[in-house]
Order: sequence, then structure tokens, then C-alpha cells
Amino acid sequence: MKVTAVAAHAPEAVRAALAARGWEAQPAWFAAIGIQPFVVLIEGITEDEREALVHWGTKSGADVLTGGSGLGLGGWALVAGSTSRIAPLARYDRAPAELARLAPELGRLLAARAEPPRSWLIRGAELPLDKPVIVGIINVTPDSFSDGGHLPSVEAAIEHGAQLTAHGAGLLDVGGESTRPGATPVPADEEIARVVPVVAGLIRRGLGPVSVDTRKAEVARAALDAGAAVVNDVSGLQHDPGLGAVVARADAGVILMHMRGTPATMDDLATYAHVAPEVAEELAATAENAERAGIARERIVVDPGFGFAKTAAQNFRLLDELATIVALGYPVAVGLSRKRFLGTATGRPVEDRDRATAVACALAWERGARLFRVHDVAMTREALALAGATTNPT
Ligand code: PMM
Repeated sequence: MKVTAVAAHAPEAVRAALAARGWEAQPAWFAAIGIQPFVVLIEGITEDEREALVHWGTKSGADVLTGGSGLGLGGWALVAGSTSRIAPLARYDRAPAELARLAPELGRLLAARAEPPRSWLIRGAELPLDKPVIVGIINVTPDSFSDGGHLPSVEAAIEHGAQLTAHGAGLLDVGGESTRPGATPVPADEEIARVVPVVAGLIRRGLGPVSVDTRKAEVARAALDAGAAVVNDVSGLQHDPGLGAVVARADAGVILMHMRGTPATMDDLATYAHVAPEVAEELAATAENAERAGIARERIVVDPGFGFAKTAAQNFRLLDELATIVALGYPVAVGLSRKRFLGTATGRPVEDRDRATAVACALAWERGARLFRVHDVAMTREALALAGATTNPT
């Protein structure tokens, strides 16, 4: 007899073990997915639902941990087991009648796991997501391009875009307003004057696709008119209620980032009991809001907003629990580049955090992120090439 441990953190090892022993490709894949561990936290349940879950757990062999008050909807349950054991709970014909309320939401989670988005529709193009998409940062705020007059800085920005593209950027993100804590807000006309010449210049050079990092409808409209294909809004449509309609009308892609408050107030709002589910819930509401504004689901990417209304400890938790955000079913972007919490872990100053950024991006890829907004594209590309080769062997 020979006994070997098989890696269980992803379905690939089980699939390969079965395939090597003669299983056909498709059944091997479905069996491997079914064996995958699945853990769901169910909140807002009644006492009857809680009891039904405990009873179902005993019969089905899943682990069910519960708690909360016995009255109203104050109960919760954490259900854990293999995916195939838990999946029947998402079916009306197989689940206990008392748990019918659970089926639609659980079904959505299971579907998002089984069929993650394969591409992202942006204006005039479709970006495949089977490989990492690196989003190169072009900040045209005075602190990043402070030398020289207006024209030289525009040229420097466009040249920088050419370099990021050569290094492997699949999208160029042009921003004219710093959103760091304490940064002064920029009026729309000033922001337009900073970003539009750069967007137009990049398009003229055949570089891109181009994204505009803005919270303002007016700036987004001007950048889209100049040829941008994506709007990256760090406020998740909270700052300017008109932004959603602008994106919808242009058939642009949108990145909706999570933050609380504004860059001026966000640090005081970093209060979470359990950061990942709370960020996921708030992002889900943001995405629903965007769909109500007319933006097609296929055009939406969500971003948990590292460093925005989060402490260092919360950023690390969120990075580790990124799968909770991925489970929403939208492609996930992460902006980890040079962020302060990377300095907390490494002791490195902001200008020396590109290695930490590259490693953090590889960790995020493993947890399901597909788009990576970074300053140093070349180094992140190496890290992601390695991460991608490990998780997607041919
Ligand atoms: N971070 C910054 C600016 N824009 N956009 C998205 N989608 N995600 C981010 O995390 C994000 C962003 C701030 O970082 P910078 O000042 O280094 O550009």
C-alpha cells in the first residue's frame, strides 16, 4: 500500500491525479470541482432556519457552526464541506423546505465559482481574463510630473505610457487627481486639462486601451471623447451620481472601487468587525447601483480598494480573503502598488516597494484577482508570469 497527500487548495491536483489514472478530462474536472472545500457564512437567518441547517448538517455530513440571537433574523451559520455536499442546498427540489430562502443566493455563489468571468467588455474591445491584465499607472498630478511646463509633462506622460506598454501593460490608467489621504481636491476643468491631452496623445500613438482614473462625470466624458475605453472610479459612483450614465452611454468599461467616505474622511471610517464580507457587501451594492444606471454587468470590474478606509491589518486580511470579493462574480482588480501597508510588512519606503508589490500581486492572482494596477509593470509581469504558470499548468 502507498498513501500520498494530494494538494487540495485548488482543483488542479485532484484533476491531474484522476487523469493520470485514466479518467476522461470532463468527469475528472467535475469530480475535482465537487471535492473542493466550500465554506459559506449565512447571516440574517431565523431560529427555524438555523435549526433546519443544523439538522441538515448532521444528516449530510457538512460542518455547521451557528450563533446569534434566537429572535428575528439575528442568527448566523457557517457551513463547511465539499462543494458537492453543499450544492444541493441551492436546489429547491433537494433542500429542506425551511431553507428555500437560501437557494437563490447560494446558487449565485456556486455559479460564480464554477463559471468565473472569462473576459471584460470595454469600449470597442473585449479583454480576455485567462491571463493577468496589468494596468499601468500614469499619474499626471503635479507631484508626479512636476518638472517643466505643461507640454513637456504631457510628452513625458505619453512616453511613460509607451514604456509601460512595452513592459506588458494591457491597459493604461491616466489619473489627474491624487486620492491619497489629505490630498487637495482638483476642480474638474483643471483635471480635464491634465488628463485629456495625455489620453488623446496615447490614442494617437496607438497605445492603450486607456482608462481614466476619475470620480467626476465631466472628466470621464471628456476622456471618453478623447478615446478612453474605461473609467476607473475610486469612489464607486458615490462621488458623482452622473458618472454611471456617462459610462453607460459610452459603452465603456468601469472599475468600481470600494472606499468609505472621501479621501479626507476615509481614515476614520476604517471600522469593520470582519473586513472581507463587509467590503464585499458594500461592493455588491455599488455594482447593483451601476447596473441600475444602465452599465451592463459584463462591463463591470470591482476593486476592494486597498488602503482606502482600511488599516494595515485590514488590508492584509482583505488580501488573504480576496476570494470573498471574487465570489461576487465580477472580475476583480487590485491596486496594491507601493501602498503603505506593504511598507508595514517590509519596512521599505514608498520608492522601494515594487518587489513587495509584485509579490502581493502574485498572492492576489492565486486568490482570484485578474487585473493589477501597478507603477512598475515589468517587475509585476515577472511575478505574475510565475504565478500564472504555477496555477495554470498546461
Ligand atoms: N489606488 C489609487 C488610485 N486609483 N484605482 C483603483 N482601481 N484601485 C486602487 O487601489 C487605486 C486606484 C491610489 O494610488 P496611487 O496614488 O499610487 O495611484
